[in-house]
Amino acid sequence: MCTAGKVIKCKAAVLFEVKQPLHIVEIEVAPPKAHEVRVKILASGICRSDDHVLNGTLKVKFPIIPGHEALGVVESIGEGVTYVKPGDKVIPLFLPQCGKCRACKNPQRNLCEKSDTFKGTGLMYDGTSRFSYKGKPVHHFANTSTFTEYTVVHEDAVAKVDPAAPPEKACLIGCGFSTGYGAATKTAKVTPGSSCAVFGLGGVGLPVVMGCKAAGASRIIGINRSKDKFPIAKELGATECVSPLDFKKPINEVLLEMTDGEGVDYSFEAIGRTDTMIAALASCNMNYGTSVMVGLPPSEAEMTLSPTLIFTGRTWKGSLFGDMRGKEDVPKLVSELMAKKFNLDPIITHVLPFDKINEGFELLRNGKCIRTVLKM
Ligand code: COD
Ligand code: ZN
Ligand code: ZN
Repeated sequence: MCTAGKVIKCKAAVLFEVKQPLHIVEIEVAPPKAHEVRVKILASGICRSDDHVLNGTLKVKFPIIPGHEALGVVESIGEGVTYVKPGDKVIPLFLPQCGKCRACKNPQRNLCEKSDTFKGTGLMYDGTSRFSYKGKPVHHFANTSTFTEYTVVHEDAVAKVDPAAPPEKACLIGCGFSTGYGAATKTAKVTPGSSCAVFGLGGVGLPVVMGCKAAGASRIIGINRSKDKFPIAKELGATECVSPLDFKKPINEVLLEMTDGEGVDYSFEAIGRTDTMIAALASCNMNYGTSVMVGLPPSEAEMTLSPTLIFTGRTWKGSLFGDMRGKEDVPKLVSELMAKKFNLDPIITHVLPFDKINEGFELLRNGKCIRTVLKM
């Protein structure tokens, strides 16, 4: 039965209030308006930032459908859409690429002005929602909203990918994998033979390790409090792993000793803490080292540090979505996945049916998973 142009009734995970579980309910999804695309979601990963929506760290409007790391297939298109057609496989983009704003026109940048991730209006460009529950509007999240069987996104906010892309794996390219991998390959531009330190070996830190390895780093030191992630970090390319709990002195001093007082060429913080951001900065070479912030700090966080850390020549950079430009880079990464340039199997520890979404969040909070993927 053709659903184009009609309202679709389907299951979605709605968050009605902060610090509540998600409720799977039947919602109505309106047809896409001009320049919009309705997508049937096939698989969606659970990212730490979705939990930030649930626990209130990321401020949003309620009710809302979270989820931003997914792969789906185009069900129908609105007037004027030429980039995709029904049946195309797509990855929704929480950082759209409108192609017209200042960020999009700068080939080095990716924070498109059309991104709602930091504005939090929860609405489409025209200021309305395509979702409703019991006749009342439900908000969109981060230009994507993927914890639903069907979503509507602007055509700026989808990347068309290889039709043979495996949904449960390739969905990670929509956020976690690309965020970490790009921090190494695009933001830091890790060079062959260099030394790297990766703070935090979770779902984002491990892809940083993969990016450092792909870029040809000869030394990759993983830093994590618990040692349970050390074997997988080594499998993915870490040459050594250390826990700060094993030392009395600060971890940056340990790293300086491990590198004959030089410090590493590149360091990455994938924990989201200000103390480890400063430790990562202090661990890279004082003159030519580059440190990249990947973890999202709490919104109210502030930090105090010695200006000398920067004055001597270090570079301190932030990285959003690994500096990936969605429409250009996401299809390339999917092709690289399919050509086996990297393997996502080790970081997908759990695959659950959509109905078990709250269990997936428990696994994330208990540190029991690296990445959980929901099959719709
Ligand atoms: N020292 C060393 N290791 C630590 C410390 C510490 N003080 N504290 C925690 N850790 C370890 C934990 O044991 C854990 O293994 C790891 O650090 C963190 O991993 P996870 O699995 O808990 O978290 P991730 O990897 O899924 O995500 C962490 C981020 C901070 C990267 C994530 O929350 C984040 O901020 N993402 C935002 C990045 C981004 O660009 N987002 C865009 C949209 S999502
Ligand atoms: Zn994410
Ligand atoms: Zn733009």
